[in-house]
Amino acid sequence: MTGMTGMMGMGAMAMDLNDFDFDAYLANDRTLDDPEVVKVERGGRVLLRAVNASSMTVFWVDLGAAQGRLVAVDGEPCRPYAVSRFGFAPGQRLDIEIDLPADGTALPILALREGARERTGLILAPAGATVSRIAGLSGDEHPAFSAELTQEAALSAVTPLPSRPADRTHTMMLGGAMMPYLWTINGESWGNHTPIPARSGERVEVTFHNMSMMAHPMHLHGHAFQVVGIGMQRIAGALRDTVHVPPMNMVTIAFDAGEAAPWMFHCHHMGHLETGMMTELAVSA
Ligand SMILES: [Cu+2]
Repeated sequence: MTGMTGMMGMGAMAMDLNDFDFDAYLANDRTLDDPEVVKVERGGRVLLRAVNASSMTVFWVDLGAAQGRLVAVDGEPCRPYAVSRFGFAPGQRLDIEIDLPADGTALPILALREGARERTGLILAPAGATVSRIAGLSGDEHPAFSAELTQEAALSAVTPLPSRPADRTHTMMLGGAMMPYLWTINGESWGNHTPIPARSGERVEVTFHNMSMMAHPMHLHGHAFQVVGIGMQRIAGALRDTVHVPPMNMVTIAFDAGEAAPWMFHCHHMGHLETGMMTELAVSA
């Protein structure tokens, strides 16, 4: 850890972004000094699967002047959501359909580190296109994705969960701070955690209350869940396996408990998981 950076004003509150800094930000193992150049057909359509495989960094996938259609999140189809910039947190995946420029110019696909100037990416280039050098730092800091839920609220699953009342509801209080650097679920850390019970086949709803000043990408193993609440608002949201919960906000998910087993349930920021922000969903037969 090389220090706290990226404090930004969020009304009266100060939200923390980027609690770790890294020497390099990579797309397919490369920086923008020597990016991957992917050969594409002039004017064709590309399905881009972006995987946020970073340990602690939230990115925007930025298509510049082009628009893309988000068609799946975490591998689960969603109704198309068309913009030019999509946010994602560690553990999350985005499938984006992109129509390439008809004029045959190259299209950089950039990943912008939120609340900072660093960026990485790759270039989609038809034969004969000029590939220009792109600096690894933007002129200005990129905005925060972690502050709010606009994108999540706009998404909906192609095949939502069948409507059904919850057999069981749980609340997960997400806590922790920079000093000391310690992150908790319901005030407990991994090792002295209380497993979250469910019976196989039950409809379970979990509400995350984020009481800390960082956002947490909460990931459940072995299940796809549907986002069914944002703040106090019920929605019929996306199916996914990792949902990013902003500071001082609430997200509710629903799923049908799967195979009888202990399933890891944790924040996907490695520094948070490592210092305690992990529990288990204990599914019994
Ligand atoms: Cu976290």
